[in-house]
Formats: sequence, structure tokens, C-alpha cells
Amino acid sequence: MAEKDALKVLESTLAGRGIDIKAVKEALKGQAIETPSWAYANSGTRFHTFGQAGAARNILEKLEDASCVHKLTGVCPTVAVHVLWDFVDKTVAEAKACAESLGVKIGAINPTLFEQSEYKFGSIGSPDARARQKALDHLLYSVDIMRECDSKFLSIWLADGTNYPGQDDLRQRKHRVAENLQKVHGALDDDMQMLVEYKFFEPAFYSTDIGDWGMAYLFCKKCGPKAKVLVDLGHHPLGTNIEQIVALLIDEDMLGGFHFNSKKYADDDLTVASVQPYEFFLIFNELVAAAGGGSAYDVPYMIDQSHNLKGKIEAMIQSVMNIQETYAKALCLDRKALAAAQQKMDIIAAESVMKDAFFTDVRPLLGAVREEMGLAPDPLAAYRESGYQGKIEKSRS
Ligand code: PSV
Ligand code: MN
Repeated sequence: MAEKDALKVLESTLAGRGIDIKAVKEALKGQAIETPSWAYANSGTRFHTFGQAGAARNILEKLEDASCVHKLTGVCPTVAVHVLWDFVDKTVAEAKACAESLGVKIGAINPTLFEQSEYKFGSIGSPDARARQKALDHLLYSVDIMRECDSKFLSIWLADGTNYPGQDDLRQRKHRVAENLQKVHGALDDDMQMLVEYKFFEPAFYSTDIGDWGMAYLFCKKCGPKAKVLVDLGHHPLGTNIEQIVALLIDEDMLGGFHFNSKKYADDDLTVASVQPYEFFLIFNELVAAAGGGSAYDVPYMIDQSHNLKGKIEAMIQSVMNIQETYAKALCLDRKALAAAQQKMDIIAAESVMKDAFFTDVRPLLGAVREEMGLAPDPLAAYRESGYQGKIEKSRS
């Protein structure tokens, strides 16, 4: 009853903002969030890998867990894979069939260009021609995997860069990266996209070959229309205005997609919206604004987390719920009032509109949406009650 009352109050609040609650519900039902295979496996910091009872040990178990998250949330139909982490003991065909039998699909293909000794001085940016060729072959193999899985997105992240001034010629590195990315672009089918991810440091500490959104944008422009910029929320220096980068890339039709996570310092890979929920809301606000207010800008929304302290599956469900809530809040923003305040340069009123949306309690709304989708209103509680965790802890020991 309390939930119903809360929903009624929300309905009238939204009506006051000129927003139809039914339209918000429909938008929320249509949301799609991709979860990453690697977040279901054991991970750690660079000091230690922490084992968790029941953590997935191979691609089949990762897909089982991703499917469990999808069954409970209803909005996670695809799973991103990392080529050298996932297609080791199983073939691509086996993984694809397994995903389909579990009601999910393979999503973005992430080439793995940072784990082999040949890549000590970089992959496609390396001064070593053999390393570059190996990396290019791997990228082209990843495009073949896309075809086999009917995946439309190739997520490219390079660990390339240098650690010391003078270590390599910076302009030549740029040329090598551009030349190889262009070759990959040339290998894509018309309906495929390559998403170029940037990161300002780590593992290279002096120079990074694709260090920020501007460099990623430049490389994409050199490649062609199938290359767009991927924004990973953990890959910026502190204080960066990420929502402005998002707005700018959207306006230039160069936003390719997201890796959602949360950070306090650098690439902390914490669960989404755990540390900076308002920043995350401001990013979603841009995505909804760019789509006209009633939906979100159409790019792949992927999670890229490495949560080590929280339970693997619970943390993923929590992230998905945080993304849903943030999207809902952005849909509840009174865009007419905001535009009017901006027109009048009434900063106080404008900020109040933002805060009103941010502080809207959308949880009863999401509970109702899930029930309409035939799901439990609280996926985390449903997971705890499901017995899945106990089952995998036994069967995977
Ligand atoms: C690099 O830090 C990154 O964000 C890239 O997206 C990788 O594919 C992923 O993390 C691996 O964990
Ligand atoms: Mn990432």
C-alpha cells in the first residue's frame, strides 16, 4: 500500500513537471545494459587477486551468471567478452550457443592487447614491427569473432605508451597507432562499429598513446564513420567534467558508447554510481537531453567493473539498479522549467530543477516497472532469496 501511495505521489509530481509517468515506464522497460564477462570472475588489485566462493571460472559460468542478472533485472540481454580471457577453453561457436541457450547474447568484443610479453613496449603503437603485426592480427581475428557472434561493437583499449622521456618517438607512435586502427576500420562490415577507448595513464606512466577523448576523437576521425569514442568513467583525471565531454561528443556525432563504473581516484572500477552518484546523474542528464527528454541517446551502455570486495553477482545487480535509477531520475527532469531558467539566466532556479530531478525517489516507480515486466520488484532481494549463490558456491568448488 505504501508503495502504491508513493507511486501516486510521484505520478502527481511528474504531472506537475509535465511528464507522463507511463512514458517514463516505457522508456525504462526499453533500457539495455551490457554486463562484462570479466566482472563475474575472480579479480583483484595489482597487489593480489582475491578469490570468491562461486566466482565464474570460464566463459560458460560467466554466461550463466550474466544470464542470472538478466533474468532478475530484465535489462541485461548482452554480455561483453574479452577475447583472450574468454575464448580459451571454449570455441567462439560454443560460447555463442551457450549464451543463446541461456537467453543472452554475446555483445561487444574486446580484443586483449596487453597481456603478452611481446607487448612490453606496446601493441599497435610498439616500435617492434612483430609486436604490431601480432596486435593487428589479433584485432582482425576479433573482427572475425564479431561476425561469428553477430556482434556489432569492437571495443578497443590500448595499454600502449611509454614510461620515460625519450623512450620512443611520440609522433611515430601516433602514426603507428593511426595506421593500424585504419586497417581495422577497413576490415569492419558496414553495420559494425569500432569504439576507441581512452585512458589518461596506466600502465604507461609518461605518455599514453590514446590518453584522452581528444586523442580518441582524432584517431576515430582518421579512420572513418565506423569509428566512435568510448567513454569509460574511470579514465579521466580528477575534476574532469565528464558530462561536458559526453555532450560535446554527442553534438559531434562521435559518442560511441560507455564503460560505466565509479571511481574516487583513478581507474578504481568500483560499482556504478557508488562514489559519485550526482556526477553520474549529470552524465545521464546529457544522454536524455540529447534524445529529447523521453529516452536516452542510442549508444551501447556497458558496465566495466572489477569489484573485488562485494559479491560478484550482487554487485552487478546493484550497479544495474543504480543505472536504472539514474536513468529514471534523468527522465523525471522538468526540461521546460530548466530551459526557461537558463533563458532567464536564473542559475538558482536552474540548479533547483536539476536537484529536484536528482532527489526524486524513483524506486517505487522501478518496482512497478519490474512487476509489469513480470519480475520481482527488488532484484537484489530476489537474488538473495533465489539460492543461486549457494548453488554456485557448491558446484564451483
Ligand atoms: C582498461 O582499464 C579497461 O577499462 C578496458 O576497457 C579493458 O578492456 C578493461 O578495462 C579490462 O578490465
Ligand atoms: Mn573500460
